[in-house]
Amino acid sequence: MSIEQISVNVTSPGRNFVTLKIVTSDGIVGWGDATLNGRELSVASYLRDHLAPMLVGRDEERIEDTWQYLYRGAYWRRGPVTMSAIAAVDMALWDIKAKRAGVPLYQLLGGASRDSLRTYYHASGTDIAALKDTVTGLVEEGFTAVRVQTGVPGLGQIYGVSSNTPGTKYNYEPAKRAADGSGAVRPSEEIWDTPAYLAHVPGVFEELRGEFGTGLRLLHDAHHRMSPIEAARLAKSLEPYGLFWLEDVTPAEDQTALRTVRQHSTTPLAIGEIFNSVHDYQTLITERLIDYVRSAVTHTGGITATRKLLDFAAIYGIRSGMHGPTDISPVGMAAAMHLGLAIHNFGIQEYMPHNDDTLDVFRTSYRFERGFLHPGDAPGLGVELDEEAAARFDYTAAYLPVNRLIDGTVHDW
Ligand code: GCO
Ligand code: MG
Repeated sequence: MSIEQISVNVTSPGRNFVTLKIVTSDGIVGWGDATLNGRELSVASYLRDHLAPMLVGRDEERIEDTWQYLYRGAYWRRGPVTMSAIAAVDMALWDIKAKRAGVPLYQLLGGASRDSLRTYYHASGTDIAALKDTVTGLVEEGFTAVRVQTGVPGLGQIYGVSSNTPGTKYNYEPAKRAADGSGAVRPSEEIWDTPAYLAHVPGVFEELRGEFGTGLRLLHDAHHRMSPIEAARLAKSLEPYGLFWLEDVTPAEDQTALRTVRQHSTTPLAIGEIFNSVHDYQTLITERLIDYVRSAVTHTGGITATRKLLDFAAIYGIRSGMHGPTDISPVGMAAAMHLGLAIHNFGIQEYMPHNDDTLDVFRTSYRFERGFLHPGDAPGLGVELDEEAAARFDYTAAYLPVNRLIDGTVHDW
């Protein structure tokens, strides 16, 4: 059998998704997620214009060989566009292999290592009272782990904080359409101040521990905004509150920055949602500078490459915490769930349910119950794209915000 047809679907049921479809000569269909928030069309073009023509006619069973062919064969290595495109091909080929075998994908990855996947959901509030209301609602729904973000006094809209009515379910979609006078779509802009943030955050966790006790797993995302010494101070000041993890505490590309943080604190660290290769982690893993790997299967070269990355991390006692916001499509989420169920060093899975339009377009078979996920037992990944439903939603340009300091300097968002 061989790959007969390849097509790329771009749809926007509330946000943009790029999905690869591979059809074999005997009619098996495989799906892959290639969504790169705010840069979607570049991956669609990479797949359509460059990879699709060279894949037609290949033996679809040769997944590792195809991965190496696309990665080494490009000569230009790594990078989010390349690795998301390769990821989509890899996911679709695993989907096909498992469908041909008639088993859910996790069976081909070694079978289940657990019954279900512990998830964490996002809670936020413009102030502490609103945040507490949202956390209370999630605990009542059964969540055992919650990521918490709050507004900072003196600052307006910042990363991770939704302006939802207090107590209502968090629904944060940071990529926005902000048209300027000429009608062109530009990123929106936010204002940031690190000293104000560092002064505010420990008090937030003090209040949360007071209200919810020590049993609830609390996570926090610093979203790359601190210098190494500021990050060390933050991690140290949060130590008394026993966080499950502190995420992206420094700009992600500087692996050695986390040495400074580690020297000063035992707060567990997670990083990697914007990484796209095992090589981005080499220092972090071998020097045990992190505790959780945040990579998404969608942005890290697919199941083949993410499996190798997580096996490498396992040798050092480092666990998975795969990226799972709504900009990972249901196909990418399913890939993360199958992998998470199979590996031994699973840590936690981020989970933000998609909206109803998205779930009309992507027919899922994964199950979610009281804070825990299971990929389901349909053959393959267990997610099918309904192309007719997808055609109702045209691509809509939208960008992640740009951050500036109070004096106007561009800063990490
Ligand atoms: C997370 C992430 C997201 C990213 C988003 C960008 O931890 O879930 O930080 O909120 O900002 O995925 O596209
Ligand atoms: Mg994050």
